[in-house]
Amino acid sequence: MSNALGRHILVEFYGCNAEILNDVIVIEKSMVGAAKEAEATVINSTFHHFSPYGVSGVVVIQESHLAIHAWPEYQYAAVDVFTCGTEVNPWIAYDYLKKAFEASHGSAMEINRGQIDLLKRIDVDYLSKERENAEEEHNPAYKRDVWFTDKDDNVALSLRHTGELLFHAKSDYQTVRVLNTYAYGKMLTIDDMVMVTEKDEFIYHEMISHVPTFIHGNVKKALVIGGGDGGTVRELFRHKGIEEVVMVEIDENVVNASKEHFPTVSSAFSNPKLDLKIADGIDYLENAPANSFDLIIIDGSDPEGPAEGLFSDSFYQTAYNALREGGIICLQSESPMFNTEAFLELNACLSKLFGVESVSRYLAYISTYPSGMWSFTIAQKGKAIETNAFDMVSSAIFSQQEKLQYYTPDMQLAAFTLPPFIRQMLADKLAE
Ligand code: SPD
Repeated sequence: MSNALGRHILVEFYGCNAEILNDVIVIEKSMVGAAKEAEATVINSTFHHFSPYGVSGVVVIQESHLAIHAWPEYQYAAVDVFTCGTEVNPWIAYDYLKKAFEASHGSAMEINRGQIDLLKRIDVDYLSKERENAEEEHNPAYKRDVWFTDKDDNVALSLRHTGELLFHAKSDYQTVRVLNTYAYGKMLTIDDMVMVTEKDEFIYHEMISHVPTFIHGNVKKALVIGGGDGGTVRELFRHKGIEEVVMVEIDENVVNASKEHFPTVSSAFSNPKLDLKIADGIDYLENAPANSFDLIIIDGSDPEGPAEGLFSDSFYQTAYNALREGGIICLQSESPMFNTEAFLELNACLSKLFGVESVSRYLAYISTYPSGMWSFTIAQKGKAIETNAFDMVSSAIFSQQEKLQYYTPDMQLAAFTLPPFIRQMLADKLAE
């Protein structure tokens, strides 16, 4: 660069490793690494991941910036490297990134920015003074801004995290990760969807466990399908009358991630009343003896990947068979606002199987799940469900003694009060 203020290279990387291009942490580290390799001074980085795939980000350097948008599904990344001054060579960043993304080939064109011949420099005092001060005082602390996004086509929830991957395991079923977020503490994700955060997991786990247990009134034997983080069984074991819990989790990685990073969530794994099976919950229920459980909790992921079968009619028929008379099934039934179809289908399916009078649903506010408004659907075998006929005195004492943070009898009663728009959509669906 002889007669320009900056050098800008526009880069195309083809045939990249798709997994790398979908990994916000690796991309952020590679972009920052490229900047440093080129001897740029890194000021700040901002990167976002979009589920199911795609990463965008920028590294601000004292000498300008590096930016990327990656399309893992095309194994392609578009990168800009813009450097000012003579110190930083953008082609060093190019070589570094080509290797980091495992690109089979790359192409780039260089544009000179700010043709000196076309510019006129003016003499302004503050420019030189500021520069002097900046050189003396400026010790740029590199600030990372790395974002996880749980997103569908139209809605997204983003959480800023440290950019470090605390746990990463890929099985035949799914990818499990643990990240450290600034607002919610550690977070466990499955296929880039939020499952558990340290800060708000208690809401989901208290509500999926205590509401059905108190409505039943005498749970002795329970089954949890999914729930590999252990939060649901932790809550169930607060009930002294529960003699046995069978938990069937398809992916051992979830259990391991939780044991390693969420000790307060996974605290019940050592309980001798727990029979933990690493197996497919769908197969388990197909072969489970009839009339064997007082309570079945379906604590699955969203209806994608291995959890998809947990949203099917045939699965609920097997669960129905495995319930004792008067037994209760309770499932996480997605967001009526965000995932309306799954919510309605589950309600229609259970109403057909158990009878409309035997099914009800309630809400809890879970701020890290899409839309925040989350639903649970509950059904009782062989009788009309009475959601407000539970022992409120015992449940109030229980809530206090166990120092629960969300569940109280009042919260339980209130949770079944649905806004008109949900009542209407249910009425329409059940009338079909
Ligand atoms: N969109 C999130 C749905 C998650 C349901 N399961 C969470 C597992 C917590 N034990």
